[in-house]
Amino acid sequence: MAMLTFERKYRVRGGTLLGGDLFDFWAGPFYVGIFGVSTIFFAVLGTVLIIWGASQGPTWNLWQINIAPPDVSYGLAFAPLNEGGLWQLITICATGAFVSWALREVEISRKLGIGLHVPFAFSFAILAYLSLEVIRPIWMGAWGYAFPYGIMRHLDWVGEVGYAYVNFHYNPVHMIAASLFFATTLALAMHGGAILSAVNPGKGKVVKGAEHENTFFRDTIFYSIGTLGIHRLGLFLALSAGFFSALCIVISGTLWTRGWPEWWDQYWLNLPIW
Ligand code: UQ1
Repeated sequence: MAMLTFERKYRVRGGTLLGGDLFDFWAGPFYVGIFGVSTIFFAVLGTVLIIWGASQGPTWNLWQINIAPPDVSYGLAFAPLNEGGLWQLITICATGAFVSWALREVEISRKLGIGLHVPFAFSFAILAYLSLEVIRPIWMGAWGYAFPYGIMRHLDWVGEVGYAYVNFHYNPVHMIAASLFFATTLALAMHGGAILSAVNPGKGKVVKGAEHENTFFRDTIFYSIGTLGIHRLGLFLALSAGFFSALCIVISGTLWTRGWPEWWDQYWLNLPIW
């Protein structure tokens, strides 16, 4: 079915979460919706604030521009604009844009009559951002613990936080998250390889399908998870990677305040199971 013919079937009114028919229309190929409007509002305002923040700083070098959160001494209070207040407003705009985008995905899914898997998945990415910029800073008592908005500066921040806990690779939840990222890439590589090999058998040969894919995995690794199962596994692995990443940083400086190598001596080896 041509895309435009199909689009006529789902370009229906309704399914909105807020505002009824207000903004319930398309602009060219894009659904607008009240959350499309709020996404644009927050994204444009946040971007303007970043540009204004850059104008207050020492450089226009894209790599070096940095908008830092307030000093830790401000705690969880509002700070003057040029002392972290801009970072606070930009963080509100970012959160507003991300949540608006997720809700726009919910509205489009409802119009299409499909599940909410896509907005559910995106909400894990939002959770990862919020755990760094909102949840952990609040738990630790100061916005100053959040990461700064600068291309190079935020990389330095990641390095500094890693060293603050001596060697972050000893964080057991970081180990779980990293393993899940590797497992995700393995699963996607296997799946991409399986599908492309089945549909590209070589010139003049018949395209293959699910039976061949199942048989390949039964013959090589004695087990096939199935054509639906591999997509469930992929979603599960990817969301778990995001979830454990958020968890591994949220527990650092809150539940565990010392170096991560020490955790194995002071906590792990003291578990009663040994
Ligand atoms: C698999 O079993 C399967 O079902 C036929 C696929 O669908 C085409 C796949 O892409 C992959 C990768 C597998 C194998 C995966 C596991 C976890 C056994």
